Amino acid sequence: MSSAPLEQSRTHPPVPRPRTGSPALDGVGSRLTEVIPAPVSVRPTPGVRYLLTAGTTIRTSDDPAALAVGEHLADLLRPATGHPLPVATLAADDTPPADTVTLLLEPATEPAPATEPDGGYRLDVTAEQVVIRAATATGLFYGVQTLRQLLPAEIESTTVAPGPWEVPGGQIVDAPRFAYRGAMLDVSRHFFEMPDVLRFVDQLARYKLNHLHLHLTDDQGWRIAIASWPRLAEIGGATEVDGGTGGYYTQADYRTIVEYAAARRITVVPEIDLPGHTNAALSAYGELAPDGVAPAPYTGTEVGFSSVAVASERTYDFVDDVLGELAALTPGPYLHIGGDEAFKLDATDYGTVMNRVQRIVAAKSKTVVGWHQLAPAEHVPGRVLQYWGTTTSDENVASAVRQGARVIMSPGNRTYLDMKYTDATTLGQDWAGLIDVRTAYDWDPGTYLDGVPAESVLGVEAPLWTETIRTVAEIEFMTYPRLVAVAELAWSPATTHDWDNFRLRLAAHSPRWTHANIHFHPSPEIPWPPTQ
Ligand code: TNX
Repeated sequence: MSSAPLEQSRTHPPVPRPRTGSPALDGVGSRLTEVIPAPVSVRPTPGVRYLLTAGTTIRTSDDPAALAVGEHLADLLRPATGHPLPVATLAADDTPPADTVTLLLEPATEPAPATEPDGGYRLDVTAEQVVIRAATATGLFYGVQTLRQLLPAEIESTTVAPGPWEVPGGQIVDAPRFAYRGAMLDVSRHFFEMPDVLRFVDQLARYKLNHLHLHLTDDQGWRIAIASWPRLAEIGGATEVDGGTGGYYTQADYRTIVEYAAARRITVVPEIDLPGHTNAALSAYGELAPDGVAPAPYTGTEVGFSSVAVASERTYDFVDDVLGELAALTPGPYLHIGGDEAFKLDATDYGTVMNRVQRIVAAKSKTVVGWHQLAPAEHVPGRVLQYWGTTTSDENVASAVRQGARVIMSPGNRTYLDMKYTDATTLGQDWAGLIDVRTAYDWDPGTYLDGVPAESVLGVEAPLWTETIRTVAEIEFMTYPRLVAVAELAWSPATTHDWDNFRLRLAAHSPRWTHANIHFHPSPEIPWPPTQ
């Protein structure tokens, strides 16, 4: 990981570590009330602790998916604890031995019933054991992410730390508010190598996000190998902003991302941006360009100047082949077809091309996702519009919603991770405004956009565009802590929304990020604890 000249210096004097929740809770107990995203309910048992030791074992229901979550938990805890933490399944009628962390698939257990959206769990900590119950392995996975946060911050260390590994006693009952909780990584403007992408997936999983949107194509680079159109990646992938060497994912690489994400309960949403944002494709295959001539590669940061040829059948062969290969590689339900900033086309031509593209997606048995400029195109069942506007009303979106479209909320002035935090932020852009933590946190996706009721909101996503972003350190600096705020909006019940409480919980998380070598923006809005 290369380091960048990030604004790591603190702009405010350190303040004492905040204590949230009941004053009766000490430093260990307060971890129960510092969980992010805020759970549905938290009931501390003051004074009770579970101590994770060299003798602790992990047991799961006799189910391969539950066992995989148990292995994941062990993988998370072994580096810092140095403990063996053996993982095994329990027979149906076995009671777990003492000193065990148990993950139980219990479809009928109240109050952790099968939840909609998927992912509810119940976590009980007593002096003898930790038990996580859920109707699905996804729920167990989220219970594990919560358990991680109940351990000391040193649990994030990649080398053995002394502990003690105390878990505060109590009960958490939890379930997600929205089904779609995501982040987008633009791998086109700057290409990111596989380890960088997998590390980004890890960051999503920590805070119970469950969709990774990959912006795979744009004017500056085509990043996924397509067997039937090889020059897309070979030529279209060889550039990036400011003239770097670019790169692309082989189909095997892409499968690796999909599998790595799936193991963390994350669905990959691939985007092929159409009909604009296509210069890289046109530079590889001039026949796709309106004038039939391949343009030069583009390494600047303007938008809206490119378009595929609307009237040419080769364009639709290309779309069919690309989306066909991508659909075959993508187990998740969504194909994102872009649709933004197609300034070269009038409304009629835009409708012509995008109506056909939407039907091609449906023919591949996938669900259309598009930026909200796609709203005026004809309704196809289930389609999803991603709102990135900076206002709280959009008649085209409201009208599409009346026809049954669902919306992913990504307001540019709230969720855009490439916006600067303050005027002093050296990375990023500011066309949608400055976004520090409070701006990212203090809104409600369920009521934000006129004519888009909470029932039509599929979820929330924070996009990271990378015109100015080149390294993992820079990704994380722009992502933390805003993505954590967005994750809470996407997961937690609206009734838990409380800026004053959130900023204290967020402050308490920074030692975790430091132990995990995650760069973050030390926002002056947050009372960070003193650095050790
Ligand atoms: C707008 S948001 C774009 C992107 C840029 C971004 C920069 C959207 C759908 N289109 O092409 O990268 O602004 O903030």
